[in-house]
Amino acid sequence: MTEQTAPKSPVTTEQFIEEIKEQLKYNQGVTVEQATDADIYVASSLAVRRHLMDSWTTTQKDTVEGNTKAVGYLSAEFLMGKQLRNALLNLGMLSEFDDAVKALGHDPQLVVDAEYEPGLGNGGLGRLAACFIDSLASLGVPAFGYGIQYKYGIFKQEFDAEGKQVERPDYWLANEEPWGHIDYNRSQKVSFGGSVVEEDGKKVWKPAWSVRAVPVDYMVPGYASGRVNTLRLWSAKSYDEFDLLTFNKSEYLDAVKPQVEAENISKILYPEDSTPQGKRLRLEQQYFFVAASLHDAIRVFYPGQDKPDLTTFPNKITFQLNDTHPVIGIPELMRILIDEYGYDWNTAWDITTKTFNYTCHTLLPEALEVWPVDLISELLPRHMQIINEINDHFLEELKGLTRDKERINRMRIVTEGDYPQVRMAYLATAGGSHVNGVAELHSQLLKDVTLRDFSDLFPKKFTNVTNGVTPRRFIRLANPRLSALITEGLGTDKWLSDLELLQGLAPLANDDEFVKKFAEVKHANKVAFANFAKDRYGFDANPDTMFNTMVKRLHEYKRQSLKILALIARYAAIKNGTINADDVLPRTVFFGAKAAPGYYMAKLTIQLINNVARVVNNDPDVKGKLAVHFPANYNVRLAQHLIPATELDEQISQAGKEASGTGNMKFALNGALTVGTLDGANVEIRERVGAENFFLFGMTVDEVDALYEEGYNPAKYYEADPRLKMAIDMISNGTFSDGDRNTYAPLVADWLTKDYFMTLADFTSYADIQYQIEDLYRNPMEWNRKAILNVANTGFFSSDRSMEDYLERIWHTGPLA
Ligand code: Z15
Repeated sequence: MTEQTAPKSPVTTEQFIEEIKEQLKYNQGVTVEQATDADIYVASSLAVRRHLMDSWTTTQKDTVEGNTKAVGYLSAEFLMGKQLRNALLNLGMLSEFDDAVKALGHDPQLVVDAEYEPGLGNGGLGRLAACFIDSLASLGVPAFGYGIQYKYGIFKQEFDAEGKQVERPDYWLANEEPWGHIDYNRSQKVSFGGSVVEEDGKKVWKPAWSVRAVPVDYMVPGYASGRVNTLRLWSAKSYDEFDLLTFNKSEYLDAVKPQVEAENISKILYPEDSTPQGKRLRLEQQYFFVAASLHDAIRVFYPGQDKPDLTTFPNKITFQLNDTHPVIGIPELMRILIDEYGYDWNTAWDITTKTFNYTCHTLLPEALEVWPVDLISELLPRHMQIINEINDHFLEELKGLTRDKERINRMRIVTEGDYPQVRMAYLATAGGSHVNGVAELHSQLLKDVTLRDFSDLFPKKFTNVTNGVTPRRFIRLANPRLSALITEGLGTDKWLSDLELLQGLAPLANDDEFVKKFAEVKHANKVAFANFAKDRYGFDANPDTMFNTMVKRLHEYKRQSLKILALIARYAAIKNGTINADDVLPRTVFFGAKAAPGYYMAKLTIQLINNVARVVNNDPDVKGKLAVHFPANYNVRLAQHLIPATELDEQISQAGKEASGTGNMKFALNGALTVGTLDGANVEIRERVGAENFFLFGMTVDEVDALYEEGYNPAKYYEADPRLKMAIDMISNGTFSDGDRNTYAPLVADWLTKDYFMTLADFTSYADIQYQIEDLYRNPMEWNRKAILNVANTGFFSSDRSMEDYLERIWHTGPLA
């Protein structure tokens, strides 16, 4: 990317004040005196949107009329986070906004807080999609994000009196939402069910019901690129014509029922993260947004054409399938080409395979979606025929490539037997040009294990693109103090569009003055977070202790349990004097995690963490030495506050289970050191920052495999390390459940008898490395030198670089001229 300096504001503060006033008057209908923070938020957002409008229109026009192939990023999730400050940054208006809002008598922070965060994603996968579209716009690449405008986003998490997770609906659209532009005139019809009949030797789908997919458009402003792309999120509306036959015969309410049900399609985001549920409504959602998006792309790129030449479609747009969720797009494009436009099979297949590429985001085989043939046949009968035909053609093709019948059988897209299923990852691999994993290790394991047969026969399809994060949101907006120091250190702010420039900070790790300034920035961030936490959650965090954070979805493979066991062991050691009180390095541990509502073990782990926090924080014996906080409802906003204040980050998944991780990148870029396993992108982070600047522990992928192989017995580890035994015993004897020995029995039983993710086997090395961590922390200059080297050496993990890799290796396109 060609680096840019910060854009210059299109308005003066005085002009912006007038623009806000105008919106208050003509949109909000309130006087300046009456205006609440929320009014100011809406008015300034609308004013900001107007400044993006010209670039948005020209970008759309250039996208359609230019000769640059566009990118369509198909994703069931876009976890955008708040919009206002991001738009201001990209327009160069941050300080004009602050000054204007103050002049109007409001606190800028309260005004941006009035924005309700759109939680249209679960975790890493959805946030990655948001970072990617930010980077595409910043690179000036024509691109569309395509997804669903869920009426209810990821649930709001609360904790009850017992520390259990309670899920509350996230009805974000109940608030005024100035960013989404609903465009009724560009809706698409999406149909379901019914049957397929033969007419004139052609297969004709006679669907039973349809919904109207209405686009809601969000601007995606690039940083200093002058480009504004589009995120098009589909919302399901019913058609107003309803079944008059039913109406005449029976009841009005019966007649409107299908209409009401149609709107359910985009009502709620599924709260499972990397554990598919296989529910019918979910498949309806997937088909709904993918079908609407493909038709939309044809409308956009062949305006007004009845008989477009769709053999040029792959030159107009390339579609990236974000995980298996949008893979039904492959048979849908085949259906559009054959049934709607009359192409023959081979031409349609050629267009389709050139159009799609697939990104896999997991290593857990059980996390790859499979849909029962029965369900697809019922919901999308024509698609099931096409999938069967794809399967037949594919098996034929395989016969030409290998004589290994077993291998061919293993590669079936549609399985055999009484309950045949469609393996969506296989369909995606067969039906697209490229397959990529999201970190080096993950891509390697994909080739060697998960999609082994495919990579053996189609080695050229497979590639890696290591994930990245946007430095605009996660450094500049989240950490203004560090941003200013980086700019000071480098003598330029161009790093925001060319993050490898951070390398220029490496020599400053030896400059004591700079190291002190860096330490001051971190301390100021800790103080700011402590104030935020007090204000927002009501707890006191002492900024003069080490801030140690583990934030991510709650999942057994991520091993929050390892962290909590080590923490309990530490608590016990301080309490019973195993460690001399003066030798204890004061630590404050922060957790943030949502569990899927139906994931029992994950929810029990949340309850345990909350109760450990309660006991530890109320125990005078460890006061000032150890504190644990678990702010509820971890989301993008909390990430933006907590990451800059963190000194030690936890990335402790079992090796070979976390595909990449992206939190790891955000923390390193904000000057935290990582304690982590050789998993996902940790491997690449450690390579770049240097082994001496990363706290590595635990088994490798090979060691994990060998241990599974020889037969894993967790109880052995419980017996072998007294610290571990003590921790587990305290949980079983009711220390964290008011004496009740049953509360956590399922967790304890699992650890001692199964422990699939080998938490116990990694405990000792994890507990041991804490001494190294604490020794280093006692030497602030050395700790901060290493932290600076983490910042300096992780510029690679910008999502701008990820996008450049996709452009070069997969999409073969680039910026608009
Ligand atoms: C999800 O958030 C991820 C993978 C999935 O298969 C699903 Cl369904 C959701 C995550 C990975 O767990 C994480 O390692 C990765 O960094 C992220 O996707 C983005 O690639």
